[in-house]
Amino acid sequence: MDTRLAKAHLYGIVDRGYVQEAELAACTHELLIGGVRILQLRAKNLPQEDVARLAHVMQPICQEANALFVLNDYPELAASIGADAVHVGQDAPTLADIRRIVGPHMLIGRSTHSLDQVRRAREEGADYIGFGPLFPTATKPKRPAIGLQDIAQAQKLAGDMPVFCIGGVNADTLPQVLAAGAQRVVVVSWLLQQTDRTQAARQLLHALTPA
Ligand code: TZP
Repeated sequence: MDTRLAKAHLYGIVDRGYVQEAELAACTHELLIGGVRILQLRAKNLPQEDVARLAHVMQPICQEANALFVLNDYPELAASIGADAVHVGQDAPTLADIRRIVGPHMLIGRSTHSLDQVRRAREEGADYIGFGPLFPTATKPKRPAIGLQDIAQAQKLAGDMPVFCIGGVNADTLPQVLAAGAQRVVVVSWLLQQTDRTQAARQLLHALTPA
């Protein structure tokens, strides 16, 4: 497994729904300084050329910090800019099709919302999965929360494929999420909405890192 992926326990997402373009570089720096080592650009419903412009801001900053840069959707763009990873949802083509687009080396992440989807993601060779939303979240309002009860089983089914639990994770909910068996989390809105994102990331990482 990619060693940077293996070591990553806090996955950040710079979501254009929360972060203005003018703030993109600063936000990226703040999260990386806080210790985030896998960072996704999520810019839903934008023309590809706009996403490319944002990616060209974030990618070199991630590279310089030796953090994985992940593009949400747009596998062709991910391939053309040489992103470290592409993340796709359940509505995207098969991983074999995505793999044909991005080539043999790029990491591919898949969103999963049930144990069945975890099983399938493993079978199709996902490098990692998102698992959630655990709690209702304004970042993905149409997707019902799945709760915490399946986390431990999802970890078991995933084997050595990293599982990043997502959806409503913040400093208050993290202890319950960890107690339910999670080892890695994605945090979007809570981190992005903090006045001191660096400190907030450090706080989460502290809770995520076993003593
Ligand atoms: N997929 C499942 S939940 C979610 C995504 C992209 C959004 C999680 O965002 P937040 O703001 O951390 O709840």
